[in-house]
Amino acid sequence: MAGRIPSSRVVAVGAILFAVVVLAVTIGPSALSSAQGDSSSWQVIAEERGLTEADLRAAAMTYTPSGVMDPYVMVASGGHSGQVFIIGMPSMRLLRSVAVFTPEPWQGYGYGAGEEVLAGGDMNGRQVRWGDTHHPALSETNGDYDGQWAFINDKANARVAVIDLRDFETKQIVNNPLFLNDHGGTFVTPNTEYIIEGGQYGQPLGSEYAPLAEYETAYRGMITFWKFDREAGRIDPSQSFAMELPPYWQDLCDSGKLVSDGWVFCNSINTELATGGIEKGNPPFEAGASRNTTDFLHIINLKAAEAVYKAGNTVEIAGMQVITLDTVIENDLLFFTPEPRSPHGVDIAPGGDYIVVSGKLDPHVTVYSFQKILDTIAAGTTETDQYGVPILPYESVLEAQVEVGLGPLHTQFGPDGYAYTSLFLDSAVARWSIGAEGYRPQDGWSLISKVPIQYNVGHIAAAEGDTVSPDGQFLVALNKWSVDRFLNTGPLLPQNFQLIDIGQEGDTLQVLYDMPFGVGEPHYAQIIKADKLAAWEVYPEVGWNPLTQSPDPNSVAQGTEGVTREGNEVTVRMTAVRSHFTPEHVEIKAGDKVKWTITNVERARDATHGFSIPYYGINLSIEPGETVTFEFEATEPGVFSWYCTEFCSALHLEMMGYLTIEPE
Ligand code: K7E
Ligand code: CUA
Repeated sequence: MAGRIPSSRVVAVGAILFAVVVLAVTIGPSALSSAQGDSSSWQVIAEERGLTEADLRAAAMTYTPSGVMDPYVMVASGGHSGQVFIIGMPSMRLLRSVAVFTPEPWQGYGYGAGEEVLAGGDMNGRQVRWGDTHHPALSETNGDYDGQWAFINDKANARVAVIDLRDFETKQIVNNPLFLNDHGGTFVTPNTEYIIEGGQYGQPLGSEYAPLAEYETAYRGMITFWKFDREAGRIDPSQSFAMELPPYWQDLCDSGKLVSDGWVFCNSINTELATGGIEKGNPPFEAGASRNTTDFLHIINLKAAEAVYKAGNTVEIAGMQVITLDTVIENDLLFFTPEPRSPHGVDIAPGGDYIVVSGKLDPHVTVYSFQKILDTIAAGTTETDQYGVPILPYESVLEAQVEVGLGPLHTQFGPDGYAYTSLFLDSAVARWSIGAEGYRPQDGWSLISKVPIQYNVGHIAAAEGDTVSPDGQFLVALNKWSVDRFLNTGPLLPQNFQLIDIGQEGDTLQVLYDMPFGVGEPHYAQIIKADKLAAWEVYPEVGWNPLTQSPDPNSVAQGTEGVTREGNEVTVRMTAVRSHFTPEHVEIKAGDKVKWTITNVERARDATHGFSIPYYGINLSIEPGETVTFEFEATEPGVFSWYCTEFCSALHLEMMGYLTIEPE
């Protein structure tokens, strides 16, 4: 769809592609061999390397010359690295990591700075310094990515983080006091009013103790709606609330949009309420939680839930306002409908009108109509689950089923009425058509084509694929296994991100590029048009505090540096500029308490300085304009040479100084 082409870069790539294909087609194989004499010609190189025409096409679509920017940016979860990764597309160049739940020295995160952010994720005062990031969510305005914020969940510890896309740094971590794990997050409502965090494995709310024998009565599920304050750029826990849910294992969620704005949809597994115990002769979880042929799609009326919360109809559990399950049922906030066994992904079509669910053990995608859901709710229902939640009859809300293949997981959307579903067991991505008005009625609800991937695909991400206006063009398969794709570097293998061309109609899907990803295990990613991002090149003013995103009153101007003492409290005020720190000597005594501020007074782009003190575990990254303050107790006397850890200039090695700590 020409109208969807996002920027001149794609046009440029398209032009190169066109040129290469035309060359390859018009010159043909005979011309390739006639060019043999010239070992520098691309035809000869291509022939010697055994590249096919499809390979050349893929190269032309992805090769990005030095200095040329990518038209798309992928924001990928980093799995149990606890981080987020930023990747340019279609070049598939890793642009940077964003430290989130795990300390990271290059960014100076958690080694003297960033501690306040990390401390937000402390759990009952306990430091938890890793996370398992699954689902990044870009902030949205009217259902479109707006390039301002990104959010991500920590499945392992039920935490949510806020990343500011002006500097791609983590600003906040909140810890969900109700639960110790999550998976249905993060997803945002169409104007980012709420960040959705659904739980996963049932447990007593508030992380209390109860024996597994009391699973049905004492264990619960939950979904939390974190209020996002755009002005402050922070989640406001005091305006956030949760809903108590039956102790099914709620899995992925998605937010309604357009016609379904104000609603939220979540899958669940283990409606069997299996509690495992293979060692006691019970069925293992994998069998016990898959006995039923269906589980429950959760249909949540968020708008009505917000009204119930605002009316004060909640109870406080561990500091969180919770709408109890009884109140949820009384106020018609939650409905169930059956969904095929062991569902995983739930994805809302661009119009908000269809809800696509994949059951891992069912070869179909199942599509529900939001209008039929509304009609069925209005008509009233009689059936409930064992907790009293109304169940909408499957047939009355079902729109279509499309047989796509084995192990369907996640679905993404294109601009042209196509949907794409990852097939874990098939190791493939299926393209199918949404056979409804506004999509592809001409094709009906049908499988169009499949492309094999290498291997075991989890999530897929399409350009702007979760918005009300997807871009198409490219899709990335985030594959769990790479097996034989890359040089062997030992038994721990990278994941494989495969870039797929979805820019043309019909049976034309082509894998363009393999990107080994040797960090954590990414799950989901979102892909935004690069021109929607407006990251700063340097901090707006010298003396900037990235935590407050404002000038720091403590920042140090050149000429005002120095070391001062009050009793045993020492204040160090320092500047950094190529290629020296001022001062270069800091002479203190054992037992001193030190507060040390450094301002990088550079205005040149990329003129970042590092700062490390051995033994004391200090390591900072001070970007142009940034001010950082850290504190430590000088418990150990000795001579500590600090230095700049970023190779900033020809005299970078000389950018050092001495901290001497005299014995008491
Ligand atoms: Cu399928 Cu956590 Cu979304 Cu992994 S999840 S793939
Ligand atoms: Cu500053 Cu190296």
